[in-house]
Amino acid sequence: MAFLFITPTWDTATWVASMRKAAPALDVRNWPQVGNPADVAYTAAWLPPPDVVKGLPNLKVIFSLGAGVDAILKDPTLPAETPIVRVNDPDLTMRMTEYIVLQVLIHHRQQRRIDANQRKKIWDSFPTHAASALSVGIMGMGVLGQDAAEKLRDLGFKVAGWSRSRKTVRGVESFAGAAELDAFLARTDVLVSLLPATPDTDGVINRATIRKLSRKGPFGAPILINAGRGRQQVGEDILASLDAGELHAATLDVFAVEPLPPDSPFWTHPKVTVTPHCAADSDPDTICAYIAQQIERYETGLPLENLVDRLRGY
Ligand code: NDP
Ligand code: OXD
Repeated sequence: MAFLFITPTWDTATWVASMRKAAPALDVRNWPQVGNPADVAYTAAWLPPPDVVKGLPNLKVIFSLGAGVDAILKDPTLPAETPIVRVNDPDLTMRMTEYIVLQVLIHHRQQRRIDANQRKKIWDSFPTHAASALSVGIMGMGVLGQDAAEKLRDLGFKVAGWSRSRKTVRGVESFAGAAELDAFLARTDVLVSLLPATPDTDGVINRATIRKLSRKGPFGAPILINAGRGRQQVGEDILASLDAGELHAATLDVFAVEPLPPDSPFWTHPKVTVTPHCAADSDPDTICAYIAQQIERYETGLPLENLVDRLRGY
């Protein structure tokens, strides 16, 4: 039984080695060295080129190599009935939570100001505030959003989440659906996006959204942290909001075009922190062990976990 990696933009040698270790009985192959396509029962992909997955007649399951599945669903030739499983793994979740907590704390503790002062040898002791003075609002209260919300709550921030369906997370206020978006924004000083890329979330972070955010926080203007997907943000609107003082600062891990082109104004904007889609990297050993476990479940007749709902798009 063969397993095929389809990751045209990745250097997959490590992934192949990890998968061989996790599932020694599998014949692990790496696209474009497919061999006989009829041998392939399982594939793990990221941005598969059109027709490649479709060309595997005995495929049982498609694994997304990320938590986000937009890179898979982009393939218009994807076979309609084959189940898609996405990554939901404590290692990846913890990495994302570390990133969100780190970025919230950098803004909260004004670390950028301290860094700039050190370079100029300035001993500047400025007023600080308690975590409870900042209201953090997380768009996307799935696996990643909920974990980040709990850790931020434990640090003392006032935390709320916005999702399609209502959530019950201790000490975290829940807003649900389009009808409650404005109320969620109005109480939010730090807006965090951990939304998936779907037609409904495209462009959700725009000038109108930013203008609805709270201005009552300690910085007088809100802060944006986007680690969801770049398609969710309207780049020009973020830059215009920063320049107009409607946004205090932005930390962006994801962009409409990645890698971020060298001429993007985000690179040099003084109020922007750019990180290279590294908020939560997938660790090959951990993710391959997870995939091997799902294959074992499937082969023994147990249901697959973390199935993607193609209609919802996540
Ligand atoms: P989940 O599927 O577990 O959660 C998605 C959340 O978004 C759910 O709470 C869902 O609501 C909510 N949501 C979806 N559509 C809407 C909408 N139209 N309006 C309001 N809420 C909506 O995903 P994960 O938490 O595992 O991952 C989230 C995203 O994080 C990924 O899709 C990916 O884009 C991004 N990501 C980024 C990484 C990085 O390194 N930058 C790494 C990993 C992931 P409901 O619960 O009601 O369904
Ligand atoms: C992603 C991931 O979806 O790296 O971005 O998991």
